[in-house]
Amino acid sequence: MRLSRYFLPILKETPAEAEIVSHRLMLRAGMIRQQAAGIYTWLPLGLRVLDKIGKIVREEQNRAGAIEILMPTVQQAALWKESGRYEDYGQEMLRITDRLDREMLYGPTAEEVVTDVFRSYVRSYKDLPLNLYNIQWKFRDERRPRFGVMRGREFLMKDAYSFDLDYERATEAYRRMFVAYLRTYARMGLTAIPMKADSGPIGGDMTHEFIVLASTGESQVFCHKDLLDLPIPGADTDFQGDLKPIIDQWTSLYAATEEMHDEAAFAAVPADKQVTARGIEVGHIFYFGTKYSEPMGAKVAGPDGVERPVHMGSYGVGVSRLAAAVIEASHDDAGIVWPEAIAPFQVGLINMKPGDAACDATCAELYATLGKAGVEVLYDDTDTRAGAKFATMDLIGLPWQLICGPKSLAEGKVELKRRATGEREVLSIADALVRLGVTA
Ligand code: P5A
Repeated sequence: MRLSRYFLPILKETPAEAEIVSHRLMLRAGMIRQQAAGIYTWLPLGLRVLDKIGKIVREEQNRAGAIEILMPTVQQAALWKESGRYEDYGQEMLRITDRLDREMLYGPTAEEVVTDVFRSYVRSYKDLPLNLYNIQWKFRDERRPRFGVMRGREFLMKDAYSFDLDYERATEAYRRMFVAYLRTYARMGLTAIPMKADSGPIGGDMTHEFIVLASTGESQVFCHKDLLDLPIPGADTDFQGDLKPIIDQWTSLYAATEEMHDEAAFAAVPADKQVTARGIEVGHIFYFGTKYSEPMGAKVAGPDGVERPVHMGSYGVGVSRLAAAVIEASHDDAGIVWPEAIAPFQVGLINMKPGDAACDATCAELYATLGKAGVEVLYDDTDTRAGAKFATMDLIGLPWQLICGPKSLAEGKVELKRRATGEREVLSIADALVRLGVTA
């Protein structure tokens, strides 16, 4: 992408309303624009990040055996009356009436809708296990939307729903999601710790929140320090196999949110291993059994022919919140430092002197070569002063900056800067390409 033809509305001023660093940086880097309290437009750079997060989430859900669908944002109140949650949900629910005066709502979650889909088609245990997920916008009329997309009113969530014949099998489904979550966050460069949590309005008694430690986090959490260094299950994890040993490893060490905190149990953790910190909830998984299937009549016949309500769990990832969480975890004074996996582009190519024949030709060639090799490049071909170009590249945080100026080009060299470390190397064009993973 040529910057001269892109839409990257960088802000020079630090927006006064933004209280935390990720919100400031997302506004300044032209990733998002607030349209109303807690409601945002995702600008091109932000959308690229959102899509990359979604892609990782999708890959890991698919790997764990979940199947993607797409449910509507607007739901019928009638379904929520069946489950008994319509009144309970209170002011957080955005209630809408259509032209025929039917009660509708903008979905804050989709347990009811997915249960309705399930009961329409599935009758037998032979069709289980089943896990259906979607990545869809949700609306919660939060009392205090704040911190940008971290706590929005409209936000993007991955929500998966598992269906099983009994508690045992539902536990296995829960474990598959648990492991998929560990992998999902690790791929984004995050350490997200599964913590004992409160199930809130979703309900159920087996539930974990996945929490990224950050001083600006909204949750108070307590955990064992060793959880920060546990190995993440590999890509070769057998999701059909026994995942209990992995789960046990994670759940045998103390980790709890404030609501579930147990002072006495925490005191048993060696003092030098006790971590008391703030955290960002980037995911939340629940097993709630027959809470929805029973009132909504979602039943399956077992091998004995007897029908029973299906056992369910639901599994949420805060997709839009993750964009902010990654920035909280990875930035410096100059701006964002994207991990490779979710960077909007891999390389920022900087032409130091547009109009200079050698600079233009070399940049055009690098841009084409990298593009052909599948490396995503943002090419700054604009006629801006060098200082501003560097500042913009640092602000938007692409992993690599490839700098072409007349001086080094006279010697056939370009400069390559690693954003994360600030390390700079003067290299031949061929070597620079190799460093970026492109071989001739
Ligand atoms: C699980 C999937 C649920 O809604 N039902 C379907 C269950 N869980 S949850 O914990 O309430 O939400 C899941 C994740 O969504 C993110 N999230 C938010 N992100 C941005 N702004 C918000 N206002 C917001 N509310 C929830 C969190 O990451 C949460 O873990």
